[in-house]
Amino acid sequence: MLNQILEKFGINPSSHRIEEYGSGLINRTWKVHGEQDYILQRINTDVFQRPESIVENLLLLQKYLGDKYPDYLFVAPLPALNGSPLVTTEEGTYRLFPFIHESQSINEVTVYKQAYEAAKQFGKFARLLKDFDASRLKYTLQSFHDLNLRYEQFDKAYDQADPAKLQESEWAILQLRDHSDILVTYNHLLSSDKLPVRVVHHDAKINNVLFDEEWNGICLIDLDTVMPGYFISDVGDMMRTYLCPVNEDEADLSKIKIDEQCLDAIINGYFSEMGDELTTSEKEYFIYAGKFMIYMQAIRFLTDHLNGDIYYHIDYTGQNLVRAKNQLTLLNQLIQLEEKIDLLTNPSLKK
Ligand code: ADP
Ligand code: GN1
Ligand code: MG
Repeated sequence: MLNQILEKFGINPSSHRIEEYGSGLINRTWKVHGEQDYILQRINTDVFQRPESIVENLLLLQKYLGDKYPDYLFVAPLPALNGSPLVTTEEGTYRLFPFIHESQSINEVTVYKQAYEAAKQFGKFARLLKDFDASRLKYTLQSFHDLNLRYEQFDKAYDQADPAKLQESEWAILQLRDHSDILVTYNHLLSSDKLPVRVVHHDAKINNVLFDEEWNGICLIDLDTVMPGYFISDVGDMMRTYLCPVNEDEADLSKIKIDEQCLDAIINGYFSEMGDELTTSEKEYFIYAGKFMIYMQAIRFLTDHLNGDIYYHIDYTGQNLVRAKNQLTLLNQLIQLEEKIDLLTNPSLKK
């Protein structure tokens, strides 16, 4: 079946080997080994209902970046034999990328350089696109990082959930309600127009950065959710996935500890590119970004658990509840750290 897809991209399957790859929760990914290696992906069209809008966005960005910064590595999908980067069969919608040579990705940060370099890559992306008119981009997912919508979806799932699920989720539900000040701040930010609209990646997880063998950042990948948005989405996802030595799947909550030096690495890496571009408000809400994204991810995991695991890929029953508790533990740690840090004495965050 995958062989037929490869043929449509002009690749001879008999001289290539296909291996399942990556740890994404939405799409399915394979590495295609051959004289040249590729990444083959099946887009989850239940989630991305208009994959053409992803293609349109990527073409616009590829043209803009190619014209202005020809040395920037922008990983775009390859055209199939019919010229389109999307191949649709009865099995689904597929695309193919060149495998970036001698690159690697990670699911947790183990050395500070990884956090610095990844934050720098996201900062560079934001800086190079600072003059690109974000309104030219399609919304590949409507209201994707709208915290109000996510909270409403949680409320609805709560109203419809079976009582046993509500009982086992009690701690997480109470925590979500307890931290609703994060939603209040979000609404304040929006209504006061404090944050400029930028081109935002919207999935700045650590495994969406490719590194070389010395942990220098090579490029960003997973560009499906690049759309207009706010900096809190990307900076927040960096904190969510770089600050702690274990990832969102860790069930042993005692292992969830924030490494302060890693926060410095994120700040230094991101500011090395965006330090002169961020507005005073953006700097002021830098730590808030982490709370915003961790909170939203906890809401999304818990909502999916209450809904019966219809969105995120799971390996075992109850995994989305584990993920929600994990994220809420991380949130509490970040809040404790925030209380400790006097932002005004942190030189990187001075207005
Ligand atoms: P998902 O949306 O499922 O997270 P990604 O596009 O992030 O899918 O791909 C999954 C994994 O595949 C990445 O974490 C990375 O390890 C690898 N990968 C993706 N694209 C490339 C590429 N062009 N070159 C090398 N590795 C890649
Ligand atoms: C999903 O596809 P993947 O695994 O990179 C999700 C992100 C979440 C993330 C949590 C389209 O990303 O928003 O932050 O899982 N993507 C979508 O791990 O919902
Ligand atoms: Mg990914």
